[in-house]
Amino acid sequence: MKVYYSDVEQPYHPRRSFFCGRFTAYPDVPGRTRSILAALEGHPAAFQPERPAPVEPALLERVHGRGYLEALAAVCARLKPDEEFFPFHQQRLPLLLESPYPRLRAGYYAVDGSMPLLAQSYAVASAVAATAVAGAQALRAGTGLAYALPRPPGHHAGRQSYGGYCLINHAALAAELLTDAGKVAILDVDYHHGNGTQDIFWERDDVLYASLHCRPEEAYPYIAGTAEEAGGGRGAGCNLNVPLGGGTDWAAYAPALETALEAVARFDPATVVVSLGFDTLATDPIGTFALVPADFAEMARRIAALGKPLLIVQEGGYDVPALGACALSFFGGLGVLPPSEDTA
Ligand code: SP5
Ligand code: ZN
Repeated sequence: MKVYYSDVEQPYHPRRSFFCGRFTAYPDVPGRTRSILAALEGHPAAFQPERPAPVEPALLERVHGRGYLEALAAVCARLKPDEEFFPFHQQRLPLLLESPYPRLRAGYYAVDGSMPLLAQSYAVASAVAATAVAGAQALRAGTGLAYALPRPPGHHAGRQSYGGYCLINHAALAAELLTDAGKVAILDVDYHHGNGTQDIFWERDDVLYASLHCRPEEAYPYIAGTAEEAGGGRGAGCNLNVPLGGGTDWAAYAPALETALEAVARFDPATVVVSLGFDTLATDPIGTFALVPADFAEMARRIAALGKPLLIVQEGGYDVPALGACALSFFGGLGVLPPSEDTA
């Protein structure tokens, strides 16, 4: 299996997050991708890491507004090397867009104030989108399975909004490119609801978004993810949210996964994009679910049973030392590891 990654992201390390009135250490650290890649490198016959070439910046406009991309690029270009800019003043006031100050324009697009922008934020987030583009191209070329490992992650980034450590929605970009060859289902198993992905495809009937996540009453992004949100316009019925409560273990997770997988099977897509988060792990410092690494193997076996070409796109997961084992478990469940090396 091809593993698309980018070392452009390794030096990218915001120090602080701001949440509920206090600063905390930023959870999306460079060690996340290193933990996963190191585990996969132990199985060179199964995983072939590859650094894809950069993509045309205009490609990002298939999932994000040009004004949004330009505003982010402009504010990042003006930040000092070690500056972390928090859009504290963020409010969706159209007047902000008239401002000559790039910080105010960028603040308009923020959906939470917990994530800082750094001078490199836009360049890194857009560069690592190449991993998802390469994955989509591999599926278009007939590959049945590929893995994109972007950092920062993407599923909280909407067409014109950023937050939750996400600026560019990599899974959405891959799904959008794959719609050129038929319907696409996005199965989002990150602990958090992918409000950005839901936003991007809300009115689309050629993309199903199905998400299992902690319910918005108790978890980020708080503003989306209820079961009532089913899509709008032509897309009505093409959005499925399965909110779960804190403490969810595999016994409670498995039937919810079946519900989502049945919806995907009924939709009968040409390809499936999986937004994969390991923040459902019991030991995750942010999540409140109770999955164990072996559960990711069973999750993967059930996803594989769809019998569809799969592009796996990494989202969250913050128990850094555990991420490698989670990835080996998941890909073992997909049948990537020979039985003798199967860790699950
Ligand atoms: C991609 C992704 O997983 N983004 C997650 C964004 C979550 N941001 C809010 C974090 C709230 C932290 N709450 C700390 C609770 C500690 N038990
Ligand atoms: Zn998450």
